[in-house]
Amino acid sequence: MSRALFALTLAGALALAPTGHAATPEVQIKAFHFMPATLTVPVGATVTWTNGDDETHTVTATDRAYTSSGLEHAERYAHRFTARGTYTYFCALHPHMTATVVVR
Ligand SMILES: [Cu+2]
Repeated sequence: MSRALFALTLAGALALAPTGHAATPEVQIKAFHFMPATLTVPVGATVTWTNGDDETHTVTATDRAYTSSGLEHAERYAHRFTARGTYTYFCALHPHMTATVVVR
């Protein structure tokens, strides 16, 4: 994809993004990154992760409060956040993959 087209696509995605909290917040796992790296959700939100890589990944809380199993390509995992806080997580198979969910 050309740089200009990417910029247009990104602008379109931002224009479509809700100004408040997403109803069904999602994290995509792609190219060994969680995207977005920081996701902000309201208390009680269920966050869904989808593995877009061919490599297996997990979604594992830094404090091990929750963890997915190994997610294969296109597999999903969901976790509900019931209290305010800043929650970091990582991939247990690739610990350099880290990201954060902020619950407000
Ligand atoms: Cu991984």
